[in-house]
Amino acid sequence: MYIMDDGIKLNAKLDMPGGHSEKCPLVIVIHGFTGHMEERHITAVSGTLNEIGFATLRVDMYGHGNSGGEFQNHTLFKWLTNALTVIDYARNLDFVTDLYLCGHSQGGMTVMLAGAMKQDVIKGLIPLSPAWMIPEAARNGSLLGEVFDPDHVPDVLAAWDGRTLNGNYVRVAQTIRVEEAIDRYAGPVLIVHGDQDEAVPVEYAVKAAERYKDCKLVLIPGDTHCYDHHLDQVLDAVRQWMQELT
Ligand code: FER
Repeated sequence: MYIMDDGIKLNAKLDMPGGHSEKCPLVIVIHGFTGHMEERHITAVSGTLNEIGFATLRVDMYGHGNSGGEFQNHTLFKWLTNALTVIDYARNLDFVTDLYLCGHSQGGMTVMLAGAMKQDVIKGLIPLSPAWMIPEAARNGSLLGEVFDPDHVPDVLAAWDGRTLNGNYVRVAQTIRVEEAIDRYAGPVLIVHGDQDEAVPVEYAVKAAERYKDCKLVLIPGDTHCYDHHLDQVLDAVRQWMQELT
C-alpha cells in the first residue's frame, strides 16, 4: 500500500500482531540511508514486535525502496515531513492505541527529530544506531568519507553505492540541531548500538543516552552498523524493553 505525502507515494507495509486483539499499539519502523523496508534487520525488528503484540508500519522514505522521489534529491527535511505524515496516518487507524517510533541510523535520527516534534503523541522511541552525527559532520565538512568546505558545499556528492547525492542534502543537514530534539523528548527511549559500528561512532549512542531524560542504552559488543553478528541481541533488547514498558 501507499501513503501519500504531498504527492509523493510512500511505500508502506502494515503487519498485525499474532492473536486476535481488536486494538493494539503500533510501531512505525524506518530504515537508514540507502536502505529500505525489506532489509534483514528491519524485517527482524518488525517481526519481533509483531510477536509480542505490536502492529508495525514499515515505510520506505523519500527516494528509497519503492517510494517516490529520487535518491539524489532526498534530504533530512523530506524524511522528517514523511515521518510526520506517516505518524498522522497511523494515529488515524482506528485499531491503534499507543504509537511508538523505531528507526535505524538515518531513520534513527529521523525518529529522534519527529518524536520530539510529536512528543505529545509518541509513547516511546527506539533509535537503532542513530546517525545523529550527520548534522555535525555536515557542519564540519566531512560526510560519506568526503571532505569539503562546509561554506562552499559541492553541488554533488558520491553516496557509498555509486549513486550521487545533491549538495542540498548537506545544506539541509547543516541546519539541524539534534540536541534540541533530545532535550524536548521526555518519554522513554531505547538506544541499541554495536560497539564496532563502522558507519556511526558508538560514542554518539552514549552521548544521546546521557542526554535523554529517560533512556536505556544497550551496546552490542563486537557488532557492526547493521548487526551482522548479533542481530538476536538487538531483538532481545527491543523485546525486553517493550515488555517492561507495557
Ligand atoms: C555518513 C555516515 C552515515 C552519512 C550517512 C550515514 C550521509 C548514515 C547511515 C545510515 O543511515 O545507515 O557520512 O552521510
